[in-house]
Amino acid sequence: MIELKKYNRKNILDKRITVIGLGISGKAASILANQLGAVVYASDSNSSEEIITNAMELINDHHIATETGTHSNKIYNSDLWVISPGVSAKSKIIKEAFINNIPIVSEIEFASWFTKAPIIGITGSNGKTTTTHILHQMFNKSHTIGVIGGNIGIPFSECILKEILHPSKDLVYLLEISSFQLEYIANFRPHLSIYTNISEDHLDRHYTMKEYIKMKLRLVENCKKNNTVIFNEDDDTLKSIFDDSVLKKLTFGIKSLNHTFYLKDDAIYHSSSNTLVINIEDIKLKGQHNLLNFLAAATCADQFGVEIENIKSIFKTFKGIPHRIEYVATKLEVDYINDSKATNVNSVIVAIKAYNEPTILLLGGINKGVDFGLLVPHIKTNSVKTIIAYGEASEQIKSAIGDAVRLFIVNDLYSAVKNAHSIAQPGDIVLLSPGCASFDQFKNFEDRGNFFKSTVKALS
Ligand code: UMA
Ligand code: ADP
Repeated sequence: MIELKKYNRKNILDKRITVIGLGISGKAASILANQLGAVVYASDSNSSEEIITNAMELINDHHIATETGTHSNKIYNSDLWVISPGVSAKSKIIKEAFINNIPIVSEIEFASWFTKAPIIGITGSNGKTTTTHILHQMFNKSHTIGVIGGNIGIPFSECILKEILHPSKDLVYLLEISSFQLEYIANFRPHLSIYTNISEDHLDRHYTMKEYIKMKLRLVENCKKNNTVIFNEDDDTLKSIFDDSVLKKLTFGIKSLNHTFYLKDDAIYHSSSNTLVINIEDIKLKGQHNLLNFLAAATCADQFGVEIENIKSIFKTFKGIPHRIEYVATKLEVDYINDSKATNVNSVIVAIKAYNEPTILLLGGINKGVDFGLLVPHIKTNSVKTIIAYGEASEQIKSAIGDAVRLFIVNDLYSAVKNAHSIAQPGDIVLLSPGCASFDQFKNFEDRGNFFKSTVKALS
């Protein structure tokens, strides 16, 4: 059993820390450890342009020793490894750490050692980013300073470095947390955890739903009775998991009235004195899934004392974030929608349900191990008239969908848009909701969504 020592701002001085991975998490963890006086060695087996740029920044601006394109023996001269979320627990390098008796922590665990501010952890299969942004806006209407970070694209280490350099009272961290980030936590303990929902995702990394759910539950593993979990009670998996939990439980959902905020007669009420918060028609961002995201965020904000008036104002003004069911343009009376962040089947189902118009659905990329066959009943009961499949997963999509709907395969997203444009009829929707990761043809989902938007805008 490898003993893990938890460092603090004092005893980390001169400790040898190896950071594995030089993406944004590894870069931020290296700078944080270096700032705290540790002796840092940052190593990435890759030598892409991005990784080399990050390594150069660490060397030139922070005098941190780095290596790229390899993991040399130098990484073993270490008291602790901090690993990036993209490094899987099943990778060769992790096995090497065990053989060499080196303790490992994830970047999120490492960063958490250097703050006393409360942490709100937001996880789930879908809706994490949207819920985190809504919550952030609600907090920014109160006296507490909500600092956003984590899987959302701002490493927690970067937030902590800012706190160290510019200390501030009344901070609360609003961290979007992925299953990857939880693989190597030890003490990480959010004051409050939010679970949006659970559905098939990341099975290419975790292999089974059991393992994926187990990883998601690590968010509350260190929590005590005084910690709170807010979960979606309409989600059967979450309900059965948390029904017996000893944590302080709060729920949200739209299927029953027993929640802090509840839905009745097309309006949202707060359970204390049954106060009307807002009529559904006055909520700016539409969709049942977004209503659930609002309810999750509102339940949390309410716990932290954000006033109902301030919560209400965010319900009214929050416009949504790019790449999530985002309207792009209308061409020849056809609306084009960018839902590039839909990287699993459940988010595609949500997108299909959002439209009554005949829909041409663009699906494709790299399958994360999910079963596209789960789409079939929703394709049948909703308005999908054609699927255009592209990229690495296209053949898998074709065999899973079968003859449920007209489907054809093209090479890439560009051809998918061009084909959709040529077959769409006035009144149709062309929906990019790929249900896959983007890495076969794009840098990330933003790159894919931006490419889609510019291709659509260039259509005649
Ligand atoms: N590597 C090694 N040795 C190995 C294996 C990997 O050196 O044996 C290197 C890789 O070459 C790579 C690095 O380790 O350069 C791993 O980087 P990373 O993939 O962790 O990327 P970061 O840039 O640090 O971004 C990570 C998250 N990425 C992943 O989880 C894959 C980002 O989430 C997150 O925003 C960021 O930290 C800040 O916390 C992205 C993501 O796709 C957006 N998340 C998944 C999702 O949302 O579905 C979970
Ligand atoms: P995450 O950060 O969990 O990936 P996002 O808010 O970025 O979640 O949304 C990702 C995808 O999931 C988008 O396609 C979006 O439309 C869809 N989505 C957002 N909220 C929900 C929800 N509560 N349930 C199901 N799908 C959702």
